[in-house]
Amino acid sequence: MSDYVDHVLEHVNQKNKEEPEFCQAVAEVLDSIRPLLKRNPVYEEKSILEHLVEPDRTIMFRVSWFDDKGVHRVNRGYRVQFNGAVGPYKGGLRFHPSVNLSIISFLGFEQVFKNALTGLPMGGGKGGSNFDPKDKSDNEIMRFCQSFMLELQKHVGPHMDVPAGDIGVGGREIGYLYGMYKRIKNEHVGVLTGKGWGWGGSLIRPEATGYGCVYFAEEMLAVRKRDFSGLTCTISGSGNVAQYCCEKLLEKGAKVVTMSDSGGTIYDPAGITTEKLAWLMELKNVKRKRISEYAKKFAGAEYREGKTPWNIPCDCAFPCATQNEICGADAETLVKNGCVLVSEGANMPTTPEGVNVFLKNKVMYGPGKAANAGGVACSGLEMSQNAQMMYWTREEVDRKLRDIMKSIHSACYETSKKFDCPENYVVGANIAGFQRVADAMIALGHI
Ligand code: NDP
Ligand code: 2IT
Repeated sequence: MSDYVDHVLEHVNQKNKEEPEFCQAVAEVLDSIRPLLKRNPVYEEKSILEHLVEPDRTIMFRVSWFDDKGVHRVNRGYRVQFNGAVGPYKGGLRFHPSVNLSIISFLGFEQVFKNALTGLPMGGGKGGSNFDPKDKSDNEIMRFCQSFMLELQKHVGPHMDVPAGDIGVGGREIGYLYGMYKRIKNEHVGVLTGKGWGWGGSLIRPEATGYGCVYFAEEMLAVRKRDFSGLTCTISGSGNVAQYCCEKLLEKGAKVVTMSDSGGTIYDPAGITTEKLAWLMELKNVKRKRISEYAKKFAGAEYREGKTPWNIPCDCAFPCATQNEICGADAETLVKNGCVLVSEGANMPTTPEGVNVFLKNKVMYGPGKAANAGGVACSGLEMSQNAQMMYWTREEVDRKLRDIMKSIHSACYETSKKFDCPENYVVGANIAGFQRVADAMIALGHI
């Protein structure tokens, strides 16, 4: 049976030579579902893996826009509709200069299993552009978003494909994208999630990924009869996911000592307090400035230029920035310094070498597709509210989010036990997610 996985992986690597991140994500999933494939030969008999590694479709397009100097600029746009077996395609849009087909394909592939784990009827997709929103004026962002949607609207719809935010795409960008969609279609429908409160958005959606990542960590701790009080935590990133991860950790009684951006890390040994976090959120979300300012503002905090947080001692680490930000050596350092839990707010932030280090050392390790599923789960709740023409209260959405994260944890944990590797959440998440998608594909004739 392992021959089957090896054979498919060989083809994937051969066919997608230019897409290392995509090949990495596929290898991680396929490797860890070997025990299931052994028990259920039907997946090989029906060539499910070959179907699963090929996106339903990939759309690439030119995005043409004017900058403030009147210069006509061009970027490349993407939407990969990866797998629609369990529901309409669902997944974020990323605007970052590093975006290419490999990045969008790996994110789309991960999204398929993540969405399946939520238990909600959502297929997986991802999109974005190599557009760099940094240092662009508000008007430039608006013109770019409008041009992006001019093409994207042909391929999305509330029952077809429902994009949302990701790196570089937050409430402001979703507003401009949604405004353009509405103008073209003359329809006020749930075609995007992450919309603003008051024009179709859901309460708690901005918080959901960060909160969910902490809820998942809390469940992992509970298995070992522990909680957050008194634990020291490091967080990477200082964007949407990192901010609300920090907020929830503080609420749970943990001490957070780092946050970062692509320029470097701030280390605050006294701990980031609620007041300091509020200041940081204003700095990042309103003034759109760099995290280095934090160390100038708060005495005792230091800025480590060009450094990640992973050599700062902690009990728990929350990578919330980007893919492959924890390498094998970082993981070794974390373990050596006493880290016992890693909950991934970002998508695929740990390299395969790093993951092996965590698993070997029995670190409570929550892979992104399980630990950060709270964001897309809450997007699913936003779609439900839109379909009902209703708003739910903050408490109601948060309770549903909490329940979904609990049930994702329990699906992963129970599956890991069933396959004789208790607390291996990589095996648990990949097998539980795969089974739901693969069984739906079979029922639908693999489409
Ligand atoms: P934001 O754009 O709000 O924030 C991204 C943060 O990560 C910023 O601090 C950014 O720093 C940093 N970052 C981005 N790229 C790099 C890089 N190459 N190296 C170092 N730091 C980097 O994005 P989000 O918070 O929404 O997303 C963060 C992660 O969470 C991503 O992996 C995303 O895919 C994942 N995620 C997001 C969800 C959501 O609902 N938003 C849901 C599930 C997962 P800088 O400002 O310097 O670029
Ligand atoms: O990676 C992710 O799950 C997201 N960026 C959120 C996707 C969504 O549709 O809310």
